[in-house]
Amino acid sequence: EDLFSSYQTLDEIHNWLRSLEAQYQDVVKVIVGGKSHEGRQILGVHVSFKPGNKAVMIEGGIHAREWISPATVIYILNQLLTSQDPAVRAVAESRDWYVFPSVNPDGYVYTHTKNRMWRKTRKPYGFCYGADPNRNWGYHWMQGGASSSACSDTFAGDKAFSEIETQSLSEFIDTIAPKLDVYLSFHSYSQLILLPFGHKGHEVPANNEELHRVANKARDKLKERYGTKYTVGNIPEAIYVASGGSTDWVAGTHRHIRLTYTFELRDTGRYGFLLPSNQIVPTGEETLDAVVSMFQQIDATE
Ligand code: 0X9
Ligand code: ZN
Repeated sequence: EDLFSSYQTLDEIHNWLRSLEAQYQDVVKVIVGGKSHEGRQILGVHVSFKPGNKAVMIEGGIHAREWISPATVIYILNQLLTSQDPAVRAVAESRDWYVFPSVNPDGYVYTHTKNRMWRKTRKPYGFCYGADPNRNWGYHWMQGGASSSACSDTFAGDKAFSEIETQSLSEFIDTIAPKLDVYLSFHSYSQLILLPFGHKGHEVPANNEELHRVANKARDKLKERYGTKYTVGNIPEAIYVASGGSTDWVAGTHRHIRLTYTFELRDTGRYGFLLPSNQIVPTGEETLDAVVSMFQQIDATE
């Protein structure tokens, strides 16, 4: 399918989201989850098949250069709307979905126009640009694995929520939080399913054991399709100490949310951020397998 034969620009993603609203009237609504420093919208959709469902939020593209993240989020969204697989349909219709493929739109545009390897936002800080939007959230901000120097790729910002992108998106999340039971954040690369928390001090969520169990089974499901191997773990053990991430703020401030995960998608470094576009569909397929498995598990054990 054309949507998945190459990586989409921000305009293409936004136009596609708007086209869904026309195509799936009464099911899909375009929503603005926030705004960017350069004045772009953080555009998403709210998918609702019936009233009264719990809700899921899916965040992609917080790091600009991780192009497989928006692509995979788009793949999942498209499957939620079009799949005829009964297992996918059951999961799709069991939730309200808030899906934001590209939550760092300035950075994403910059990777398409100026510097393919850009990671951060694009707000100027003296001679350097941008804060790492995954070090900028206000839960244990600057407590490990983040930099205070503006030129660093892991610059946390000059205070928590210094970036309009994280500030505005967090306010949006607050408004839907009472309905949320799952929050998923997509990055690349390394093939990991990461559990909160990332800051120093070894805090783990109250249901850490459940989070491991659900992710381990999802990892096994993911591997069944193409043999892709993922590792599961809390952030400091599986990758490194890193504070100010979106999932840490979500899990730390909205403690009723049952599952909060960060996916590090394909690959393990052969292509890294420059994952060839012929891997969009297989990455989407196997990731959807994992995501479906997560919902099946938690809905089987209320
Ligand atoms: O460092 C990050 O932000 C993520 N890895 S990446 O290579 N995509 O930059 C890991 C994020 C871990 N999650 C939190 N620290 N909450
Ligand atoms: Zn990332």
